[in-house]
Amino acid sequence: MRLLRDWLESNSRKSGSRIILAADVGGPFETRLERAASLISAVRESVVAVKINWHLLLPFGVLGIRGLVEKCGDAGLPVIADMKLNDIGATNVEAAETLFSNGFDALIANPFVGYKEGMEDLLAKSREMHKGVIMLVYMSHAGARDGYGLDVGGHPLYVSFAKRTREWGADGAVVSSKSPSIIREVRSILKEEQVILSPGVGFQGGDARKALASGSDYIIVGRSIIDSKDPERSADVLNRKVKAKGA
Ligand code: NUP
Repeated sequence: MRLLRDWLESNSRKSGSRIILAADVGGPFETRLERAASLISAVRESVVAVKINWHLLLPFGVLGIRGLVEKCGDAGLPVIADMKLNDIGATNVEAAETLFSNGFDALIANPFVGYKEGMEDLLAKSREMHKGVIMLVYMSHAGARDGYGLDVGGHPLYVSFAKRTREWGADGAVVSSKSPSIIREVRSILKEEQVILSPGVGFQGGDARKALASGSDYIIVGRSIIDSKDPERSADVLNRKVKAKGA
């Protein structure tokens, strides 16, 4: 099994893209899966991975979206579950096993939960199954500072989260595209091989170029692509603004 980092990089070299599609398809439930499948068909050569959130996971469940996840796999795209896992180890492991045995390649978890009997078990299970774990280090919404920016003994909480990501050997971190200085700070803490994925581009006001120039490896984009008239074109316009990984 490939490491998530290598998989993303190889896709980026092929497609010239740095986009992880947030397949957040909303609207009528009856047509949601069909619309998600069309979206993935349209952008499959313009993105490096697909991230799946509650929009699909909640109404359909892991078994209900198996076909969609397989479609991504057939297109060579890793699939990331954006559950922001945040529970005791045993429950985290249950969620991870369910996701990973049904085609998911990585998941996003919250380092807030701590290591012993929390993230330790999840990280061990993910390694055993050769799957990826990405830590939520700094979020993109306006109130992120109220939580991730809390002062914990002279430094903000996200610095502790970045250090945990490093020490725990996770595959990478989620850091808002809207905070280039925080991306730089987190980049300086993480190991070189740990990737930074940055949401918040476009619709939430983040700038893809600035995020990537500050040390992000990939941008996570949902509505700016999904809600556009021509998702493939929107993805390609964004791709032309940035350079492929390693280019
Ligand atoms: O900090 C975060 N911000 C964020 O937007 C962490 C996330 N996981 N996300 C997710 O990224 C969000 O839930 C959505 O799935 C996607 C961004 O979508 P959009 O704002 O590009 O539509």
